[in-house]
Amino acid sequence: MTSTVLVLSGPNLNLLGERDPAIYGSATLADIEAAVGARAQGYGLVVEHHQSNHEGDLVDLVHSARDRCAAIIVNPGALTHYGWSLHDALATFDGPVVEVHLSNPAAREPWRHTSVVAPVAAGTIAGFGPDGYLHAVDAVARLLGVSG
Ligand code: CA2
Repeated sequence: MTSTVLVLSGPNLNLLGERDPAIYGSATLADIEAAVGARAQGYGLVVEHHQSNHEGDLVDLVHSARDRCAAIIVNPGALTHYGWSLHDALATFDGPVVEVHLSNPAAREPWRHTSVVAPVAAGTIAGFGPDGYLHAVDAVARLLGVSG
């Protein structure tokens, strides 16, 4: 059976490539989605991408992944730092959750230093730009026990 990986992108990530390239790089979300899909295909994984600017939508997407998706890769955007309902939803998901950030929040403003998602993630990849998503796919494949 093919395993599906849900890749969730939170608020404002739809603007990637349009602003702040010094912080977030010049790749668009579509560029990242294409690269993630190609990497996942090498492992025989299928990827489902969703971006939302609304926390409740992201919660609904996590619920819809339960019993349907094998793993979740999530960049929660600023919800990383205060999105407790997203935390609670991810805690109900049985498979591995990998948190990704383009920038390194630990090296930025103090309010970005806390992640409420990190405690329910298998691990966090931060500061490597779009490559971080590829590392996340590799991590998910390893956690699911699939090889390329
Ligand atoms: O580094 C990351 O990936 C972040 O999750 C990005 C969030 C930020 O609040 C987190 O602290 C770290 C912000 C996403 C906003 O994305 C933009 C993209 C282009 C232009 C403006 C914002």
